[in-house]
Amino acid sequence: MLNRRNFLTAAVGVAAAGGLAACAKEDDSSSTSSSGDGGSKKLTLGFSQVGSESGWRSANTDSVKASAKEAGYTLKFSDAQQKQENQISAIRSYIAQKVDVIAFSPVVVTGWDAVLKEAKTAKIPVVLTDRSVDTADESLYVTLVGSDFTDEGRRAAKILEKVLETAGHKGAVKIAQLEGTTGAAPAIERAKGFKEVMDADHKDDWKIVVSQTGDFTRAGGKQVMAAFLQSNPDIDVLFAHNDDMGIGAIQAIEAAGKKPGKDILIVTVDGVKDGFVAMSEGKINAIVECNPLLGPQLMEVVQKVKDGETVERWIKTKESDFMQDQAKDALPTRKY
Ligand code: GYE
Repeated sequence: MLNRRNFLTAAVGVAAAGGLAACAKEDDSSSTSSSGDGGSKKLTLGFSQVGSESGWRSANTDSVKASAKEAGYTLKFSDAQQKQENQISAIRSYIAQKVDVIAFSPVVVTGWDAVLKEAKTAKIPVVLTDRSVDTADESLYVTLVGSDFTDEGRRAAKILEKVLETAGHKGAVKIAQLEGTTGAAPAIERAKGFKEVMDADHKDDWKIVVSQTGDFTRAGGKQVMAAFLQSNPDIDVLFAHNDDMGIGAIQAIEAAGKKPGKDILIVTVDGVKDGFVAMSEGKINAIVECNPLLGPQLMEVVQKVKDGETVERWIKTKESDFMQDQAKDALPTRKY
């Protein structure tokens, strides 16, 4: 049976930051657009990316770069390699370069107020993209273009109900959770949403027996899952906060002589191509989609912000959930 449900999730504003950060990679890409001749000046966007930790991130980076080019903006792009200090240096550099708008995807939620105040003082608007920040001062960013991660956690728990039913699993459910980067919005909120449903509807039968970060990477997922299997060889379910950690965990499960998708049921988040491949091979049971193709929306918002137009505080994205029996049909249509 096809079990497909559509959900509206949120996409939030993005802000880019650019600049040379200690060990961050930066590139400048100028695009073609009218400038000079009394015409409109090219918009310069500084964008500080989290890193290149996952398939989701690569797709997001490609989307941002392609959309900036398409929009005719000058993009100053910097990869922070999952380090907050690199993002802060990048943002400072974008401020020094007097870019028109800064967009960034914050690696963690806390610790941004000082640098965001510097941007505000310099009158450079900041748009958040993908991930949010935790700040008491709402004036420090204009909008967020990104997903509703708490809802993704809830959706993961709801789809797990279906996975258990399809597998004919009855009784107690021992769950292992592979968390994303500690302190990152998607890690905090996916765990929260999942727990919410678990506490409300499965207090007596579901239990998270182990939960640890795998930093959103395959290597992290593999290593942490191997340790989970040592301490808890009787795990029934793995909830991984992204496909890449799930794929790493699959390797650890196979190395331990177990069958992923059968002996251990697996639910992941993202829906990147490799996740769909693993699902079509029967190794992942369900995927909660999180759309990385935020570039076009981001460029639109950036232009509006530059033009002084009012934008929504949170711009949300449409996403779906997929069960294993949909994987083969969906695979050729996946765009990332
Ligand atoms: O799920 C994960 C990536 O912030 C939504 O970051 C993003 C997450 C995504 O590393 O694969």
